[in-house]
Amino acid sequence: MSGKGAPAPATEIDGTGLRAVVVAASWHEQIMDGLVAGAGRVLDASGADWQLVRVPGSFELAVAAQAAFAGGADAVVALGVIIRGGTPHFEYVSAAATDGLTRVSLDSGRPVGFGLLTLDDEQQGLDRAGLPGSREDKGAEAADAALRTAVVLRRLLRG
Ligand code: DLZ
Repeated sequence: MSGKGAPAPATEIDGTGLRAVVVAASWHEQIMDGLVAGAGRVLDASGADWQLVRVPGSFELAVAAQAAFAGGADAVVALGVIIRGGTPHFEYVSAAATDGLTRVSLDSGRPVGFGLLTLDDEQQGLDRAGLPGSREDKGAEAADAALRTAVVLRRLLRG
């Protein structure tokens, strides 16, 4: 998948009155720090009320997202970094995290911003982490998507 076709840099989003939770895995610290900072920048700018929770690995993101929604969150931003190794473990953890987050979002009817990077190597993550020198800022993109979708859902459900 390439970053081509992404929406043009969006106008600022008004997250006032929304409660968001960033659930962040802990593997691959430098890339994760960039993703968390990027999500935080967008959430702060939006005026949303938000908190950060850390889980050990990407496999645990879905259950933390589920708990965030059970606790009343309007949106979750899920951040993780999985780097391919020499075993099939990469495929299992990537699929479990992706499927789990999809299920939690649909079961709850609330948005999960998908900031899970599945990578061949560390450099691909550094390029996407919103750090100085990065080409992309996937944490910010995931936060923006979660907030915008929460606003759309709020409008739709109001009827
Ligand atoms: C076990 C594991 C491995 C090998 N690689 C990663 C990774 O690249 N990124 C990540 O977020 N988590 C990894 N994990 C940990 C699993 O997600 C999970 O935390 C453990 O299997 C414990 O349930």
